[in-house]
Amino acid sequence: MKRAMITGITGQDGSYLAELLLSKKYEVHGLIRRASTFNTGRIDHIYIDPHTPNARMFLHYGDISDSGQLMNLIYNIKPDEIYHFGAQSHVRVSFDMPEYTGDITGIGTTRILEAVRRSGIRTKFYQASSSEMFGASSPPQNEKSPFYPRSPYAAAKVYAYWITVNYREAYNLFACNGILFNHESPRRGETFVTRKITRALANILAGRQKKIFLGNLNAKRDWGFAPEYVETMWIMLQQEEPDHYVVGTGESHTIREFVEEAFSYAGVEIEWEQKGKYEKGLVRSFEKKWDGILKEGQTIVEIDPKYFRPTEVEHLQADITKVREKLGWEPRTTFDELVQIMVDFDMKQIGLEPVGNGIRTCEMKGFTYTNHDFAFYAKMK
Ligand code: NDP
Ligand code: GDR
Repeated sequence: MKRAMITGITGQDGSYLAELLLSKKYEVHGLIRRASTFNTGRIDHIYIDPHTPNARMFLHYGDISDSGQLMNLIYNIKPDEIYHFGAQSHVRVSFDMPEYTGDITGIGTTRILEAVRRSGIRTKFYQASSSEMFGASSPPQNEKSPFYPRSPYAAAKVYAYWITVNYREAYNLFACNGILFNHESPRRGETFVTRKITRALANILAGRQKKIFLGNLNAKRDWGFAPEYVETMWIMLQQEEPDHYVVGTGESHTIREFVEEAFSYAGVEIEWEQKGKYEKGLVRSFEKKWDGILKEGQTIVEIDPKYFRPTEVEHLQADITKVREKLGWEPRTTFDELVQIMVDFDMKQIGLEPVGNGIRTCEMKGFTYTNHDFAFYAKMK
């Protein structure tokens, strides 16, 4: 039985990867932070009491800032593979907490690599690198594009990228950088823009919220579906040689397009007025079922400049030639399908009848190891 360790197992990617590895019969060890409230909502449905004879998932308290515990866990668990996701992962927040972000998102990687080196174990290592590292580099971005970080988060990730390369070269460690473009899902954190939009949409249609406040609507992102991105991470660690790969869809869309697509799928057409911080999204028309909830001409999107970033990344779009040719990986979920999956989930979660295409897409495309559509909802009920 292979043994994997995941830092950041309570996050979006950690939870999907844990499910994937369990489905591949791995023993999975996750690092979790002690908190005064439960932070295991994304993995509760796969957790079973470790005293149960066939339990294969184990959680350990620790923190990326605590080298002693990282060393202790890595030495004692002796994982065959380490997936390092733990990070302060919010770009906007990194401007408010640049030093902390540098410590956790940047130096954190060194702490893990050093724990591997000092404990003397042989393990494969995956570093969660980010398309944010490309920043102002022109699209499409691939493995050869220069890094031009535009936030403390991105600068920390560039450091973590290079320290991973350095440990590979200096100590012959099997260490890979996956340079992943934005990937989303119903488990996406609520303050990232896609999930913020799909949750607000559900709230508005349930009559619980009037409008949504957003920042820059013009930025373009290459958005993919998270469950299939964790598959590539695993594939990277199964290769003969460690390498780095760009992973994305090759397509990019503005935030405005995401808003339009999400509302339109739920039966609401939006029109835009004015520009910049005065821009507004108004309801142009809607399906009959929203009578009594919406009004034509009602403002549904407004700009709040507090969401603008001091330096923005305007356009990310992946060139995925290498991952396609060398690993045979290809995204299976389109932009429209991703939006539909997320909208269906949030509508369902709030008690509205989901449109249904997103749920069907998940079933048809065979994301069989994941319960993401149902886990939260079943729990809530
Ligand atoms: P999330 O923000 O959903 O999850 C981050 C995880 O890191 C959580 O489990 C969090 O724990 C944990 N964490 C944060 N700080 C610490 C700490 N000090 N000690 C221990 N654990 C900590 O991120 P994603 O799942 O979306 O992303 C996973 C990784 O991939 C991150 O490193 C991110 O930067 C990177 N990435 C993500 C992309 C994306 O589009 N999602 C794209 C490219 C890279 P808790 O639950 O307690 O907060
Ligand atoms: P990003 O994701 O910064 O790309 O980082 P996010 O969803 O936060 O922002 C994407 C774009 O949307 C614009 N935007 C807003 N963003 C947020 N969060 N809230 C808003 O109200 C809003 N309005 C507009 C932003 O300005 C930006 O241009 C994510 C994280 O998962 C990182 O950890 C990861 O490395 C990168 O993706 C790839």
